[in-house]
Amino acid sequence: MNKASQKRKLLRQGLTGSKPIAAVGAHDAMSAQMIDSQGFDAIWVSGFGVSTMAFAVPDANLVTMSEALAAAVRMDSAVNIPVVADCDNGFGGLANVMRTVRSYESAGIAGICIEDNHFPKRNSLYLGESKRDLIPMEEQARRIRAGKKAQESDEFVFIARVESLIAGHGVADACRRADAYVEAGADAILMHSKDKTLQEIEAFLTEWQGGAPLVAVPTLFPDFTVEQLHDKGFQMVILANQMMRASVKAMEETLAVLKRERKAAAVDGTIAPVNHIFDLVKTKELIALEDQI
Ligand code: SPV
Ligand code: MG
Repeated sequence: MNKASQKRKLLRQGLTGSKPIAAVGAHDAMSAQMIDSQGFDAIWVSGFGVSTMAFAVPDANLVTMSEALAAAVRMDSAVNIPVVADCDNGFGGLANVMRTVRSYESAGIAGICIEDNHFPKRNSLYLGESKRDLIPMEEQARRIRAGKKAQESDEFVFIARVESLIAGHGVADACRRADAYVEAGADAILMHSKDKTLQEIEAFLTEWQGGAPLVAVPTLFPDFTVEQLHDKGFQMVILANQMMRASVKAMEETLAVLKRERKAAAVDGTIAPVNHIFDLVKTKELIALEDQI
C-alpha cells in the first residue's frame, strides 16, 4: 500500500473508531511535522493559517487553489499522519470543487473539507455581520455530489462543512444541510459554531439524526477537551489555529526585545537553540547519508 493509501485508511478508521481523532492546525511544513511528532492523529491544513503565515493576507479566498494545494503537499510530505486540507468553498463553483477534489486526491492528500460559504468567503471567527447568506443548500449538495463523483478512489475523504450556526441560520437549517450533504455523499460533517455556551451545538446534537461522523472546531468553545467533545458526539476535533497564534506571539515578543536591546544575546535564552533547528530537519542524518554514498 502506498503512503497516500495508508494515510487515507488511517483517517477513515479514525472517523469510525472508538477513539476521537485529535487534529491540530498547521500553517507550514515545520508546524505540521511538530504536530506529528507530538503524537496527534491528523494535520488540519488551516486556510486561515496558510493565508496568514505564508501569504500575510486575510482568510478571504485570496489564496488560490494551486497555492493552497502546494502548501498542503509540503505539509503532507513532512508527516506520517493523515492530512485534511481546508479547501474553503472549493475555490469557486461546482467545476472548481471537482477540480479541487481531483487535484488534492492525485497529490496524495488524505482528505479535504469544503464549506458552504459564498466566494469570496470570510473567516468564520471574524466578528462582522450577525447573519449572512450561504450557498443555497441544494446547490451546495450538487457541488458535493459532483466532488464525490470526481474522486478516483473510494479512500479519499470529503468532509462537508456546515456554516448555518456561524451564519445565524439556526439549528433546523444546520440539521437540514447536514442531511443534504450526507445524502450527497459527504464522508463526514464539520458543524462549525461560535457559540461559547455550546447551546446551539447541543441542540444540533440532540436534533440531528446522524448519518456521518461529526467534526468540531472548538476555537470559541475552548474549555472542552477532545474527549469531552467526543463524549458529546464529535468523532474528530480540530484545534485549528493555536500553532499560528503561538508562533505570532513568540515572534512579536522576540522582535520587541531585539528592537529594544539591539543585540542577539538579548533573546538567546528564550528562543530555540540553532542546534535544535538542525535536529528538527535531521541535518546530521543528511550529512551522514551524503558521506555514505
Ligand atoms: C481554518 O483554520 O482555516 C478554519 C477554521 O477554517 S476557522 O478559522 O475557525 O474557520
Ligand atoms: Mg478555513
